[in-house]
Amino acid sequence: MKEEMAVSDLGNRVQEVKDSFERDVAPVTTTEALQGLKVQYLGKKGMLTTLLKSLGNLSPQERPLAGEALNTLRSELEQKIEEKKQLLIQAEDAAAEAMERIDVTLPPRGRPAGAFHPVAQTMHEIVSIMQGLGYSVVLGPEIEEDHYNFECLNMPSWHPARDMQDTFYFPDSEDQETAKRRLLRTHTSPVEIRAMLRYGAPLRIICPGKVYRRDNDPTHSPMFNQLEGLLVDEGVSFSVLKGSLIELMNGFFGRALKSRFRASYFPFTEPSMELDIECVECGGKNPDCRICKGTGWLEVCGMGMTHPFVIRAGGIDPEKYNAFAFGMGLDRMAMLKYGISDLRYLFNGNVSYFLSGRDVL
Ligand code: 2NM
Repeated sequence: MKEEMAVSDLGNRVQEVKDSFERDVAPVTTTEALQGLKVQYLGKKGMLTTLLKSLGNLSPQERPLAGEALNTLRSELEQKIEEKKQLLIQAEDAAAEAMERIDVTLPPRGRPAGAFHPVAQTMHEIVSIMQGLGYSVVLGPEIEEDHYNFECLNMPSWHPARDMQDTFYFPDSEDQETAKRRLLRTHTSPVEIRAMLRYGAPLRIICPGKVYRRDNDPTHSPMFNQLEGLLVDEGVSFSVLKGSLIELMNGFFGRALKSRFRASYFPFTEPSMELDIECVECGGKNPDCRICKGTGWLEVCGMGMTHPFVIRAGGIDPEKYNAFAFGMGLDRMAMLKYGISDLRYLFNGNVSYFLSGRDVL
């Protein structure tokens, strides 16, 4: 017969397990460690199970009492574990909450500083260079009359050049006589007419601003930005115009660029020219350049000697004064200078492209 285990021995063992548990549970600080302890005491191979198995060593009379004692021990341990668990959960929640809690007394974390829109920046840079050449900024309305937008600029209603600027007219003004019809200006030239009428000659102005045309494709937006300039004086020469624009381009791009002037046509200037600068992307070295299309040249500016008709429309005597004028697209200038690959980045309100420098359309 195996050695018989007395009930009193079991009682001692129960007390030992209780004491051992109290010692082990006290330093536990995480629910994870507590779970480990639970397995150690109540699990399949745990201390209590070992004790339960030893019940078989007791006499049948002793077993019920001993069994009851072990069951009580199990409940006690379970209860203690549960109590400890609740305490730990509370402590862990409190710790997590403390990490998250907003301390309103801390100084603010701050925001990214922000920046001018690339087109606004371009506008300010060009304005600043032109102010250095003695030009003043003049602004005008974006809702214009046909008279200022077209008629004064030598573009009567039948003029074919109007087709190139298919226009946003205001329907509620369509019953008016042609000259009074209202539209979204298609260029900033009407501002120059208004300035001539208000200030007279001599005059040296630039007119930046939004203009609108019925155009919407990957390289044309129905709203875009222009900057035009006008100089009225006695004996104005084309060479001064050429020198001023070369100065502007070199100043804007920050280095001496190759340039060339090509003959062109505008209804409001005669003669008319266009200015090409060397490709700022490839310098004319890449036959596959997607900026200059392999030509090595970029069209950046239209210009000409202001037509006497336009000078007279501005209330100035074209027999006494003459003038030159020029115009450029600010959006295109911004794209060339800052290497912006798609016109839509400028207008879709998504700054991620500018923050990451990656294509995110
Ligand atoms: C251009 C090209 C050539 C221009 C003409 C005038 C005005 F009002 F004085 F007649 N302003 N701007 C002009 C001339 C604009 O843009 C491509």
